[in-house]
Amino acid sequence: MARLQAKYPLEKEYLQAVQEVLESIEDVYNQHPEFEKAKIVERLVEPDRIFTFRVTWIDDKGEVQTNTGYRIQFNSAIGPYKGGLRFHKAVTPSMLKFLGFEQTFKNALTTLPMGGAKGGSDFDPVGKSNDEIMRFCQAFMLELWNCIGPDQDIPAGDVGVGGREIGYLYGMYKKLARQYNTGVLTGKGGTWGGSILRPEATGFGALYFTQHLLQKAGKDIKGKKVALSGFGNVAWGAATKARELGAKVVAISGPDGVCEIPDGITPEMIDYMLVMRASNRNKVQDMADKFPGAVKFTAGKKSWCVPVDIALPCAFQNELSEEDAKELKANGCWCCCEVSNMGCQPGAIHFFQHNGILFAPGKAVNAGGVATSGLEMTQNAEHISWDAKEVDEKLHFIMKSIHEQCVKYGTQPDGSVDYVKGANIAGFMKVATAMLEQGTI
Ligand code: 2IT
Repeated sequence: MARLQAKYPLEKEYLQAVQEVLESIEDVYNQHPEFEKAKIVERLVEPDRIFTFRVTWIDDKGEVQTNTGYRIQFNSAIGPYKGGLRFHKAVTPSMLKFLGFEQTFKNALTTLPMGGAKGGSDFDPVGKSNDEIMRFCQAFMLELWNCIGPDQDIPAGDVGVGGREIGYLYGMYKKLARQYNTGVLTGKGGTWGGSILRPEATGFGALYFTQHLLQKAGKDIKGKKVALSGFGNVAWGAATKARELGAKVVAISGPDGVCEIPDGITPEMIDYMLVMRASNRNKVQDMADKFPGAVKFTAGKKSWCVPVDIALPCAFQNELSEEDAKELKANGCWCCCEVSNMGCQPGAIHFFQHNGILFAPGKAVNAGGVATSGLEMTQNAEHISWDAKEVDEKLHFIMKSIHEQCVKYGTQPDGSVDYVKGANIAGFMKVATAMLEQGTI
């Protein structure tokens, strides 16, 4: 850690993600001198390679705009590079390195053969027109297409990249490569190689994981109050499944504030989340304007001030602080399943774990998204498509298996489960063993 801190002193998110994993695996690592001899940790924390490129495009006013694009191919020990693209104004190499590092462990947990990657750009989709989004995606792919392939590196969506963006990216890829390589991107549209349920998969998988965690703790989700953060693709899927399972979603949020929904979110509100996302306004207040009376907006507040049983951060890294964790507990919350990548700050996780609040980390809870991307790759390779029942059953099975791996590696002497340790050790053992078997490369 000291060596990495000296080498990358400004890469805060990356150092935070590495620190958490190294703390978790320390004991196991020391029991395996062969890992130490092969310098597995020193190799695992550095990305295999990073592509950085300029993306120039023309906005609706005819002005030339320039952004920076990245693809970080982090680790390919257990499969081709796999992970999403993030378009957000705050994207930096540190952010994408943390995400690529996390992705490597997450993908290992899915039971599918996928290595870790991440990419994206500091392009800010807020306030952009549909045409501007298209021109940016096309310019981005002009540089990226040579770095990716169905057996090489398979990008997908993340914050700021959904079905629409994947469509524009794929169209340009196909034109440049002159091949109908469906397996080069996941999250595609249903008529051109996309998997049914991929849009819902991250949120659905998170709720399946939460069900297993609650079952293990002797609890049930039915009738429980849930707070979500965000209103994007992940929060949308989570709200849909939480409602289906009989929970009451009483809060969603955005960068502008929180929307409280005392009687619980309705299907109409869940549908409206999609409209809000497509508008690129990035304002959750739109929900309160659309459903006055049923939804109350408070500016500048987060979902974590609303009294609930279960908190599900679904938005961005470090969105839940130690103070938020304390407020949640004071208001009666007893479970937090992190759905966003590294959504909780280290102080929040520490507080949850030392105050009897059930906690599970994003790399286990949200792995249903990339797992269903893996299922999309399988369907593409076979040139077939499965129905919703088949995909949902496979997603269920994968989430159950991820929960079992956490229990296997995370059960403590007192019988409780440390899900952070469990997920990190399970992912690490799989990747480290594969690296060892493939020699020093
Ligand atoms: O963080 C994630 O796992 C994703 N953004 C999904 C990546 C993917 O390849 O489906």
